Amino acid sequence: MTKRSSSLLKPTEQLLDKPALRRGIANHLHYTVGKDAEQVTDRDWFMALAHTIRDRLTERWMKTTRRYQEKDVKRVYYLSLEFLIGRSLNNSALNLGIAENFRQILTEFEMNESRIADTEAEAALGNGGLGRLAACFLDSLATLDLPGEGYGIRYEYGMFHQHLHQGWQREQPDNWLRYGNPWEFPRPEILYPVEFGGRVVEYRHENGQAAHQWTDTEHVMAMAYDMPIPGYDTDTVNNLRLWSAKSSRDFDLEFFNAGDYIKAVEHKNLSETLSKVLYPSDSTSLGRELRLKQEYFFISASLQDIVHKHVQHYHTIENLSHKIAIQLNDTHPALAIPELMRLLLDKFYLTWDRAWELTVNTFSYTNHTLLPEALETWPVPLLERLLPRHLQIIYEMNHRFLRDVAHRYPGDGERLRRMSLISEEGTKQVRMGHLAFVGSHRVNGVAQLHTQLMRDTTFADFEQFFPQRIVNKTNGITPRRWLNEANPPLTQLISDTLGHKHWLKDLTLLKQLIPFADDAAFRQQFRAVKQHNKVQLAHFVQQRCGIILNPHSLFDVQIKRIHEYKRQLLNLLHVVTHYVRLRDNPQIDTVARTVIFAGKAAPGYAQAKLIIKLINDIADVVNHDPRIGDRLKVIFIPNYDVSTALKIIPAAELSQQISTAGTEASGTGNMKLALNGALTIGTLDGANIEIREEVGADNFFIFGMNAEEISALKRNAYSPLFYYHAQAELRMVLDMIAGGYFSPDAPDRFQPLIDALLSGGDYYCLLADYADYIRCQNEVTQLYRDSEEWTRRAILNTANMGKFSSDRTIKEYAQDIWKIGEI
Ligand code: 26W
Repeated sequence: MTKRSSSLLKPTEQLLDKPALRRGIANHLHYTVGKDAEQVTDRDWFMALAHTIRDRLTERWMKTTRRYQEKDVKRVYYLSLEFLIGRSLNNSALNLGIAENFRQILTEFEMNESRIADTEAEAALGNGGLGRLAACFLDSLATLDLPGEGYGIRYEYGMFHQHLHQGWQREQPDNWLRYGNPWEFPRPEILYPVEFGGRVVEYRHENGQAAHQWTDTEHVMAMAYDMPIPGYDTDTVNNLRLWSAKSSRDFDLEFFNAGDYIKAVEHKNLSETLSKVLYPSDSTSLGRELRLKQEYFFISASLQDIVHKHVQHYHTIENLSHKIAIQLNDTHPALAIPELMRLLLDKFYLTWDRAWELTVNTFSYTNHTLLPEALETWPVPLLERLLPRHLQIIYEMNHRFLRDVAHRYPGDGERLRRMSLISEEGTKQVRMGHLAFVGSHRVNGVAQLHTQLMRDTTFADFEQFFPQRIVNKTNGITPRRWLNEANPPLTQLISDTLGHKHWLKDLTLLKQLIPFADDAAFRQQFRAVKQHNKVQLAHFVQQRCGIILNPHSLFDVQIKRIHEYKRQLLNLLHVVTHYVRLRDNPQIDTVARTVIFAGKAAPGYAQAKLIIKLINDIADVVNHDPRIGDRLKVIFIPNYDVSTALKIIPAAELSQQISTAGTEASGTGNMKLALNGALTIGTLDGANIEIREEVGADNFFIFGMNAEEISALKRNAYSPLFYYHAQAELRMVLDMIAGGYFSPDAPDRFQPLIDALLSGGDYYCLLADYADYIRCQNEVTQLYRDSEEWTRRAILNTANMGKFSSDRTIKEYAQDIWKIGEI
């Protein structure tokens, strides 16, 4: 376009004052939604508000892109199969600083703000911790003005919706795009072919060297959708690019001409399944073909895009690792390593050594779990069929790597077997963790203990061979989402008390609250905020579940995916213990408790689904026992998602973080709850250890064995039956569950859970930790009676959580791993 015509195309400036916003909303109701003022619904209002924000984001987004280009900055690309963004309306309005103006405008029109906000479908493109971490990181990158872009998949169906049917989990598809997604910009012109299958031909390149061509492949097209990611209190707006699968041929002409219309569209349907649905499992790698195709589809499109943009700008590939860094969010995108090698070898004709140097210097890999069943492996025959050239490259990587290992440790065949990228037991499998490790210059864990366990266990051989490669980057959460948006009254109280709002950008400033813990008037205000939030949650629970909560009871919360290692069942053992004590001693002097659970189970995870049923069966008995009254209530809030978390977390007083020591890599819910003034009852696991260090041991309820004690216990033939026989109360509780006390309609229902504990070896050591957990819960009860002391400790939690801002985490990645700087 000529200079003259492009200046003619200058858009109107999109201002943030009330008249401009009002005009924006009116125009969008009219021209975007296409409705008369009389007909507009809450959803129409949502659409108009979203588009009004989007206009403002677009301008800043383009400026940000231009700024990065002019300054020729090094960029980071965050590759993740999951981005658990949640809703965007409120968050974007807050980050842009127009939330208050919106509120006033909606009041003028007598519109109900929260009803409008509730019409927005969540972008639930993730399972849990790993996906939400990616979303927090995007917020921090933009807020810190760092040139970081996310790449992911635009799943047509996100995380399933959870319903309860007689206490059992039922899954329903999440058709989140049904009413359109106002935040996305489809980019039909940004389209890349992704190849599968075929065969590899060796030939001699004109430079005289042997070269490889992957041919006779099937194609699927990847089309880009962009989503603007606004920083808080800055004009920076970064990009999240999500890929959608499109058929490469709308109609297969051959079939079409032969008159088979259905066959002709079949290929279209098949190829478009690749971005159809998020795999709803966050703990087991199933080794499914469709999942492998999804992973390759995603990284192939992302790398083509990254390399294309790079070469277009620099006209060379030689400076790739100086200008870009790529972070792999777990091994799910780890095929990017052989894929970049393939591009450098087969398209740019670099030598192996040069290609390898560029690749390793570009990539870094984050490990999020050490649970063996969650570590990805792919069968060699599957790779051979779908990605034959990649398999060749992986074999060559392995050959060279093992040659180096053998050189360093001559004669140590056992070590070679352990370190190989290929496991040889049964069907050969590619070990994606080993692949990601060898192909990255930095590998990180997500909390200190987790990183140490990586060094000592899963990656011990690798730590020896590549010292310094493993580093720690303790997770964080964004205070914009998890305080500013989640908890407006606490945000207000903090800002009023400190006299500024800088703390939302430098969370360590919360330490200025420490002296106020000893100020009775402040404690009173802090308690009033918590009380207000508890009442709000009680309203919500009454609406969603029809159950009335006592807002003066202790709100005891465990919200996270349902998994045996997270030990929701241990929580239940305490609930039943407490129930029996109350039942049998009506005059016992105790504090009222409401035990709140929420979380989804992977659809194929039978034990986890049974735990949900047990929670609900116990709730049924306890909540209807007249001898208990409202001294104890148990509640399972269905369909836990980001929006539900925003409602529960500000109201929580006790945060349960009770995984078996050594199993929870970090946890991030633990951070959200403590930041909002909940006291933690927790094991020495994941980031709990660092939270306790920061908030002070006196302000944290710790119990149970530490990771070393657990591993010693297992080494020494742990016997759960010993604990069962030694502890009468424990025995009674387990017998009640096993004997059908909570399931008179099906007395054997929970036998599989009991078997896992008593005859299955109690892998997660619930019985070993039971007694200390009960002791610790009694301490909680005692302290809750002293509401001044409880509040003092709650304030000290909030005040000392500054370390856990994802801004700190991202700064560490930027400095130590990506080598990118502020601009
Ligand atoms: C291939 C199946 C699969 C899918 C996802 C296996 C494993 C995963 C994730 C690694 C599970 C996950 O979300 N891990 C969590 O990551 C959080 C962010 O680092 C941590 O805080 C949690 O402790 C960890 O469980």
